Amino acid sequence: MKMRISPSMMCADIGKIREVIKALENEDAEYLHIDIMDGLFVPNFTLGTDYCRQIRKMTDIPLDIHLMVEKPEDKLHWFEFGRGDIVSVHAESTAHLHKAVSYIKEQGADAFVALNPATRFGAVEYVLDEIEGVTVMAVNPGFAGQKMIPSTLTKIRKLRAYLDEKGFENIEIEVDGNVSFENAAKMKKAGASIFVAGSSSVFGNDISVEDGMKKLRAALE
Ligand code: S6P
Ligand code: MG
Repeated sequence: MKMRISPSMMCADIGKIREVIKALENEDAEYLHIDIMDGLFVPNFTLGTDYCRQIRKMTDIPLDIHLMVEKPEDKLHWFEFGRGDIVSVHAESTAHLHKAVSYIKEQGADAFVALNPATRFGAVEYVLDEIEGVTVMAVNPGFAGQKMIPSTLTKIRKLRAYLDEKGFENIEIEVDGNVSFENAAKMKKAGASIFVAGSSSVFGNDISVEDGMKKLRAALE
């Protein structure tokens, strides 16, 4: 599987958003990760529908929309997404996971199920036929700048083995949270192939977006 990078736009300097997107285009970022929070499923608010619309006008980079909202099945139609985009919904956020992933697929996008750190990966068992990926949260969702929960690596490893054993080698594992240059290599070794890059790498304080992307690519080689 190709290693792909999905920079987390909540960590980008909003005052320099056009320059940031240009830099990400120059560095061939595969996705733009957009965190949507509702203040209920997670204790924070971040980006929303208009932000997605504005970003879409600025670039052709596909969106990776991470919904951290209660009852996503009622809110998915507020967003515009389609072929090439990823949309992830949390298994813990809905009693209607199948309905939510089916809607995402009907729009032509790739459906991912996100799992909080304490959630068993078996939660995806009965939607395996419907999904393109699983997003493993390496931190409790809600905030950037947290430390990876160590059991994340075991979870990625076991999930990769479980998917392969069930004949779903094509289902990808995305990892979100504290994807530092150091952690990225371990996450890749464990079986992840899509990496959400935030304040631990591409949007770090002491590095330019370009250099952060280059350094993360090198870590993932
Ligand atoms: C967290 C959110 C993430 C963060 C990302 C930030 O709730 O879903 O996508 O934006 O984790 O990266 P970092 O490197 O600061 O953890
Ligand atoms: Mg996220």
